[in-house]
Amino acid sequence: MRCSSDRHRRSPTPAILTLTLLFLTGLSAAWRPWPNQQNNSTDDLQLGSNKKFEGSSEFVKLKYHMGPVLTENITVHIIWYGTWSGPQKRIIREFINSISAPDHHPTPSVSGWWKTVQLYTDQTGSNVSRTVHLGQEKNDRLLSHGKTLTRLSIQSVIKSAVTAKTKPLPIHPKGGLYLLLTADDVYVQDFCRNVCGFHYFTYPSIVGYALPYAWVGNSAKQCPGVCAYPFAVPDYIPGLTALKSPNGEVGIDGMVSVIGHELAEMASNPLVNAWYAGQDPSFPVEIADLCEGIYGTGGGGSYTGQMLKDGDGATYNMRGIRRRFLVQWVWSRVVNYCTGPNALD
Ligand SMILES: *[C@@H]1O[C@H](CO)[C@@H](O)[C@H](O)[C@H]1NC(C)=O
Ligand SMILES: *[C@@H]1O[C@H](CO)[C@@H](O)[C@H](O)[C@H]1NC(C)=O
Ligand SMILES: *[C@@H]1O[C@H](CO)[C@@H](O)[C@H](O)[C@H]1NC(C)=O
Ligand SMILES: CC(=O)N[C@H]1CO[C@H](CO)[C@@H](O)[C@@H]1O
Repeated sequence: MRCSSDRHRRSPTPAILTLTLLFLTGLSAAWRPWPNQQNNSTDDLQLGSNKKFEGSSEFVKLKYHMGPVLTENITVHIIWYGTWSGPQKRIIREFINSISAPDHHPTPSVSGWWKTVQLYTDQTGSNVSRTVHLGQEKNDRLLSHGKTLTRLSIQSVIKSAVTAKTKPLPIHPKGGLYLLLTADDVYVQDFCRNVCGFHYFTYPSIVGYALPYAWVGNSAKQCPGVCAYPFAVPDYIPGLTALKSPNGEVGIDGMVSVIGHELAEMASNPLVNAWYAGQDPSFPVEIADLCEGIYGTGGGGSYTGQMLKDGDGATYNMRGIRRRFLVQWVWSRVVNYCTGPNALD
């Protein structure tokens, strides 16, 4: 989320910082082909291929900081900002609906992926809810706050959606999450340079409530090689080949993994005071940050790990109600490494 990003800006020598963080938090497992890191990406690439550790348990000190986790039924309200096609919306809706689909769906499943998120508990020992419902949706097709959004104006978009005169999104302080999705021609602060999405909570002074929300952008036109990797590859890393995406929409198939990342983190750290690693609460390293870029057994560094390939050539690692998806793994507090429903053990 926000943190995996900002750190890259703070150091003049990303490779050294990456190595430092490796020893502090085991972060070298988290990987995306960010543009500002690539001149020394060979360090990462070598590290990745030599050490396929799916995250390193030794250095990761994931801690519970006593705040709430989402133990009640979770309801995800979507704001579609800009122009979205019906097929694009259906892919994303099905992913969310698949999280708590009944267990008899074919494995590896999206609901199996969520089981790792359910391992996180609050002070009373209650687990993250297994139930994630798709809530109401709001179209902001005419870009109420313009074509360029900042971190702050994103909160105003949410405010507009929950205070709209017609069909406002419900205020749902217990299990409600607000997911702002921006179309491929909308610019968002730091998008593509060091974030593909992030989550936080709204400020009562702007929105009236502290509501957990996330933003995820469609990178199809702006940086598919970064935010829809591995369904597109950046031209500044020679030798990488794009994989075929499972639902025929590179930008949307890439967004699904980022949406999964943010939902897992919002469930386990909704007010950014529950489950995270790292010393600095303004740069929390959360359960999905630790596993970014890992989709299967052996993953780490620039290696995605073992995924599945269907007869049509598409790569995925889990099944939803009808569609296939590729979603990054998340950190398990029980086994102390990244895991997912397609793990080969
Ligand atoms: C990386 O190297 C290329 C070519 O040498 C250069 O154009 C680019 O600005 C460099 N990027 C960074 C972030 O240093
Ligand atoms: C939570 O969701 C489950 C499954 O959809 C449903 O049976 C239950 O009634 C819901 N509970 C509340 C409090 O809404
Ligand atoms: C709840 O969390 C605990 C601790 O991680 C775990 O042992 C248990 O299996 C979880 N329960 C469910 C239903 O996921
Ligand atoms: C941008 C950057 O950090 N470049 C460094 C990459 O590594 C070479 C050799 O180790 C250095 O000389 C560059 O300064």
